[in-house]
Amino acid sequence: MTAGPHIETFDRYDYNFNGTCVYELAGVCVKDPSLQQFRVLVQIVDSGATLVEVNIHGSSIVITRGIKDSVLINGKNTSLPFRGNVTVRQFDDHAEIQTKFGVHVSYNWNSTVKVKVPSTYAGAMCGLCGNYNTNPKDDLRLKNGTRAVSADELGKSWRENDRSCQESATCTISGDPHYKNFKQHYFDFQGTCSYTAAKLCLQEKSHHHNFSVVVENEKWTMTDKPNLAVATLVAVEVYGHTLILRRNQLQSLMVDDILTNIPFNLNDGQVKVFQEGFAYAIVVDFGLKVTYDMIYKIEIIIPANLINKTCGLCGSFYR
Ligand SMILES: [Ca+2]
Repeated sequence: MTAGPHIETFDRYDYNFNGTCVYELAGVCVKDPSLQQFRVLVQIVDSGATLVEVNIHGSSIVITRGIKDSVLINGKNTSLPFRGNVTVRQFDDHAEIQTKFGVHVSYNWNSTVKVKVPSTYAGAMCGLCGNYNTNPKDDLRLKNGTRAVSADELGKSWRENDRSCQESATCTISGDPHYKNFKQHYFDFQGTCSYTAAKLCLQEKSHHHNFSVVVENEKWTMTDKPNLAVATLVAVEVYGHTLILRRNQLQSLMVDDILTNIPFNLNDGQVKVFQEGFAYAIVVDFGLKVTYDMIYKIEIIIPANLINKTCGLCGSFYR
């Protein structure tokens, strides 16, 4: 019943779950009039549950990561404690939603969700937490009741399709230079030196592979506009190596100060460098991708689990 990268079902089956969406953690799947229907949804990212929502009596109650003194009830900010058809209370280290028929849903405002249901719901449950029939071996089932072959298939089945699932974010740097950051906001930045476009924020270093993307600008000499600058170099630091693509230096890159041909492959595919259309791409196995057209345009793509965890000109999101 703990959501996050790790789930333990009602019947105590353990599995790892890596999602970046909203999923049905637990819900009632039989039409028994003696059982009050309800659903528990979680938004999961790499580091655990970031939001928990309980749907009951046609209402929605949402507890959000880091927000301890209030919840959203049908979209409205409501301070705690709250008493109505359900009770929502805050404790030292978690908030708890309790129904009149004995369901408890707690969230520690950070990563862990716990769902407790009374034994009247035995065998009536479904979702990522399983069916609650005391058999741990039959818990991973799709919405249609068939056995899931993997946690990925299970996740797709219980994903809330009307909710957005962000897969990646892109930051674009183009000549002049104009920026479109990971949040898709535009700004201009015309310094003529090197600067960090994106790197893993310090606070995240224990949870993720460290990386940085440094871009160097140079005055554009083809026109007489004095303020124009273009990106002339992009350096990616990852896995203890530095890879540099330099403007107009076609078919080659610097790897730790050694000129190397493209395509290039580091550590059995941990990092790959290859031509993609008119650009060169540096692709890292945890989902980072940097492309440079070798003239003026650089794109930096980060995977969903790094969104809000990067610092630099592409976005300093850490709160
Ligand atoms: Ca079971």
